[in-house]
Amino acid sequence: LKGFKVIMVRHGESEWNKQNLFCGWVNVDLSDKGKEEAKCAGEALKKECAKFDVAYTSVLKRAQITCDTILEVLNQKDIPIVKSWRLNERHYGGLTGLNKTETVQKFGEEQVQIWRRSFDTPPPPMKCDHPYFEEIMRDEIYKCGPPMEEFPRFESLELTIKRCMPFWNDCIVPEIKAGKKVLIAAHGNSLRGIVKTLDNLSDEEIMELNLPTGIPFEYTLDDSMKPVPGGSMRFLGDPETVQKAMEDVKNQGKKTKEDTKEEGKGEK
Ligand code: DG2
Repeated sequence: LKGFKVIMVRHGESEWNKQNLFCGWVNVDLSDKGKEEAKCAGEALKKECAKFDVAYTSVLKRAQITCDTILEVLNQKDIPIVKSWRLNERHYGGLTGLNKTETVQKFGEEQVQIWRRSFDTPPPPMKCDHPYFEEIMRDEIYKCGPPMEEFPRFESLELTIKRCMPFWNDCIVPEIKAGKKVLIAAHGNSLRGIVKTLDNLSDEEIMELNLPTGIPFEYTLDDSMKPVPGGSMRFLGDPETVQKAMEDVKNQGKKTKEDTKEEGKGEK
């Protein structure tokens, strides 16, 4: 396919993905499985002979480590890596730190689905006495933004798109148009925001999209930064694995403590 190529990837499984907790702006590490997923993402890109000129990631380490790992596998660690809070995960507000299954048990499946996937209904705000409020607000990683008066206490997908797309339009697009090969390592919902815009998905259609961890996907774009025919989301993974990984993300509200332990088995 002819056009501008962009590769995006959601970070590998994080410690909190593994424990099934709403994470948002909490700066957690990758799990051992997540580190492995990041390496596999690098290997998949190596098979495609991917060569990048610049990489973009969030200020959160789960995305940065994924980005670094991929570039290490590709032996391309010397390219510039631009980090921005605008690529962060959406801020999960008062849900931050809660277990997804317990939240379903408490508020019902429908409400949690609305909080996780609706376009414009935000989660409840993070109050000042929330256990992660201070840690997030005072974190050094936010010294370059957002400005204190605009610092979010919660974000819907709509609000995430509003702060993410200026970065896409002003920083990433010019590089793509200059012919640079771009890698974006970010998060489930910041990437859903970019994908919604690129593919012109309706507010309903985007509800159905669950991005798997650590599986890169490619877009081939025309001059107006829209996918060329057949140039929409192409995963670099076998379709069955991708489908299963997407279903798993969708069903996180049904995961039991035993499931979480099962997945942890075999890890250190
Ligand atoms: C997840 C997304 O973000 O959760 O904040 O818990 O991509 O950083 O792991 P990520 C979180 P869901 O919206 O899929 O519940």
